[in-house]
Amino acid sequence: MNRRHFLKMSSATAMAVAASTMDGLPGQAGLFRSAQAQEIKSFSTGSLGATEVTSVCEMCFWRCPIVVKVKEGKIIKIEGNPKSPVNGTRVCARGNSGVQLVYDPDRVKTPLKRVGARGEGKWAKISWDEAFGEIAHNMEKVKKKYGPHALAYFDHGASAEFMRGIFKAMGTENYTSEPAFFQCVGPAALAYLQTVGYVTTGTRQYNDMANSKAMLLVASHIGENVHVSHVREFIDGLQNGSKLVVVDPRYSAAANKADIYLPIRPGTDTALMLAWINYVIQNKLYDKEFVANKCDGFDALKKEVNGYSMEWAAKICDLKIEDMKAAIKELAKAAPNVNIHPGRHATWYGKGDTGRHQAYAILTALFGAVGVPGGIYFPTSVKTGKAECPEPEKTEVAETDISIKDETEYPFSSMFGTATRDLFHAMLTGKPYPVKLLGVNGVNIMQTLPNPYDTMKAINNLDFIFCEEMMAGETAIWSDIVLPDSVYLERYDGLYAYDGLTPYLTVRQPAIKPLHNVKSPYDIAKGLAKKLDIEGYSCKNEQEFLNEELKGAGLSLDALNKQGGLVTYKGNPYRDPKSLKLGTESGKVQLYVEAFDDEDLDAIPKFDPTPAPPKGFARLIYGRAPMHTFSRTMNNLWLNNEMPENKLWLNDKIAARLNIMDGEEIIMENQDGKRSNPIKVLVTPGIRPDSVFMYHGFGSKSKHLSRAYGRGAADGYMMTNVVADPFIGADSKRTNFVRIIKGDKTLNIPELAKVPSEIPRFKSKLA
Ligand SMILES: Nc1nc2c(c(=O)[nH]1)N[C@H]1C(S)=C(S)[C@@H](COP(=O)(O)OP(=O)(O)OC[C@H]3O[C@@H](n4cnc5c(=O)[nH]c(N)nc54)[C@H](O)[C@@H]3O)O[C@H]1N2
Ligand SMILES: Nc1nc2c(c(=O)[nH]1)N[C@H]1C(S)=C(S)[C@@H](COP(=O)(O)OP(=O)(O)OC[C@H]3O[C@@H](n4cnc5c(=O)[nH]c(N)nc54)[C@H](O)[C@@H]3O)O[C@H]1N2
Ligand code: SF4
Ligand SMILES: [Mo]
Repeated sequence: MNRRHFLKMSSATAMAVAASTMDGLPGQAGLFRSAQAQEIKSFSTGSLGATEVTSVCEMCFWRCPIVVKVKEGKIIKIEGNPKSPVNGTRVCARGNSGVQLVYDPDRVKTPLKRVGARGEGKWAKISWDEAFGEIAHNMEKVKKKYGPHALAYFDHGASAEFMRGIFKAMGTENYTSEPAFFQCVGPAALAYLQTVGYVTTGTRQYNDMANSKAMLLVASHIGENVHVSHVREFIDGLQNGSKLVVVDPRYSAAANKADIYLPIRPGTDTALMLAWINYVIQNKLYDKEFVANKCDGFDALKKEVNGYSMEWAAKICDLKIEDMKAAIKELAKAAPNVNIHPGRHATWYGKGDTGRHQAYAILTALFGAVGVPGGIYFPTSVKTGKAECPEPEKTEVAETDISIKDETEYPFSSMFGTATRDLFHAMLTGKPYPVKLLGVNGVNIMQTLPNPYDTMKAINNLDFIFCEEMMAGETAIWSDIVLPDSVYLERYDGLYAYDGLTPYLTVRQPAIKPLHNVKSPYDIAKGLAKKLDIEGYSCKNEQEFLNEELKGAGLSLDALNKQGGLVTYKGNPYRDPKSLKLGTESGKVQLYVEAFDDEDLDAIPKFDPTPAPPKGFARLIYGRAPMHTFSRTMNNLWLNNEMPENKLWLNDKIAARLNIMDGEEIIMENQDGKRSNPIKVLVTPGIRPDSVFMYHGFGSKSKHLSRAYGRGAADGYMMTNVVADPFIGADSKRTNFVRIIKGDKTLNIPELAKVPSEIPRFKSKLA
């Protein structure tokens, strides 16, 4: 299918992209195989004789506005809220499958108490009163014995906010080491904050692909990475004729749409960026006016990057010079309406992750693509009120009670909370002091952090661990008490104010009464607070606090519902470059970040290569399956049917050398001898010979997830070499290497692409 044809087709049905099956075809033929999709059209099924409730999706954190159709007390269909300026009537495959989350037989249906060993998954059913009693008793006991900071809370997502209030009231500051930050966007957030004065990747992303004339995606596998409006904007951009450059060692869904595709050696992107920045400066392709008036540090940047030639980068990155040159010229031609995508998942190699994203921000600024159509834009905040009733007061702690984030060796982590690695280090080693109780909410504790073997040890050092969960998955089997949360379709949460191109305000509200013996996050926090004699959560119910918050926007729940559950506002995304004032100290772009220099870190990124695979191994890389969210959807009836297991992408030439056939089942062995679940191989030319790739989230170790248990393999179990980002302590995940076990044979991966001497080699005991 040619590109034009694809674009024409996809216009009506961008989202069918996500819903279509990726049936293991190499490259993206499967993913974008949307012949049927053409027929689906952007649809609304009408009321189907059902009651309609407007709400907000939580199958992923993008939180698209939805309409839930309920007939005879049962949810029968979910569609996008037609009033939504971002998704309209569209939802993705996952949003659609929320129906099956509610009715999943493997939900946690009642409070549970562990009776076997941690991780074994043996429970007794208990009452809510007993569950609250156990947790309160253990919280008080641990606090008395070790002090308030021995209590910690590790959370992610909408349901986690209320419980955080309990931890604050207990006097600990060891909470919110959100995986969405320290395992994800952290390095990118810091880089943009310091360079352009704001974070361009919040819950949503402030990069205007739809109005761009050219786009650069470094990794960012949009189309597999699916958020409805983000994919929509990407496709709108392509349809409007935007040129696309994709840099990825794997032929991703996005690469399939590229005008120029650069199959880079993994871990060398900063070399490419620095050579491009140098090329732009040397060839005067930058926006002279913007740089002169709105950027600090240009001379230092020019001097620093001077040595990075295209020839040098071509060798390091294993790319062709003419392709690299063609790509940067294409991007420069489009300036200032050029979209250097800021990325989202940034915790790749530890060392160098912040600098790589800093380089994206620098290139953006050189092109003057700040606050203009097609570039990065500014969020517009929506005014709401603050309800006083949901949160208890924070208890002030004694000066001697130091929080973990204040003891960190990572100079920029405490701006964003507690680095996960600092928290787990304290659990593992008792340093700087013991952490003995952990609350987990909305996190898969085994799949989300690299090195689950250390996580298991850390958990086994705890006196007590409890979780709030919907599914009987890995977090549940490692917890002493499991509190069953309601599904998002059964509950209220906070307000959702979206600050993008067209801002809006909406609210999550229940479509049905909660099934089973579960409670809403608000009622769970309220119940536990009562047991602990903590004051707060004084609202009668969620409606009361939502009404209080809506008052600030001149609304009420009733008034909002009368307007289709969503109101929009006028955005202010673009700025006149002349009057532009940024959130940095000087109000200008920082091409040289002095704050980094003050901490003896590179003020301008340098290329400091991550080690290459040891002989006999390939680098393990990973990404998103379009029809799954992390590890949380693998048990969903419909989504499991779409993709029940992941496969290991293996280069076809390597497969031929090793005599491995497509679909054959193998086991991976990493550089430290850790072995994976069995996984089938996908033989494809769409991956470099020095790398193997898999989708994240499969291979659950909980037997209680009847559909997901043991299906496919988990990337995290192959991650025993973890490198910290020196700026914030974020954990690397692409610093591990695997070879293949087939039957009783160990197969070393032959080396087809020569590694230049500038790149050191990882030393493995097994190599
Ligand atoms: N369907 C779905 N969509 C999602 C999610 C989900 O769970 N499901 N999760 C969302 C979240 S939280 C995030 S953070 C994003 C993550 O999605 P992205 O932010 O797009 O993640 P990346 O790691 O940038 O992109 C993954 C790609 O990186 C490539 N890659 C690996 N190593 C390298 C390298 O060294 N250099 C280069 N240039 N490329 C490399 C891989 O081949 C893969 O194609 O997805 C979001 N979207
Ligand atoms: N190895 C590896 N590690 C990774 C990544 C990777 O690609 N590979 N990606 C990283 C990235 S980018 C991110 S953002 C993080 C994501 O990290 P997580 O958010 O931990 O990802 P999930 O695997 O979806 O785990 C979420 C858990 O919360 C539960 N849950 C979902 N909704 C609710 C709810 O409403 N209430 C409650 N109480 N629980 C709920 C789910 O059942 C599931 O057990 O992972 C990071 N870690
Ligand atoms: S992108 Fe899909 S899963 Fe995520 S919120 Fe939107 S509809 Fe739901
Ligand atoms: Mo993420």
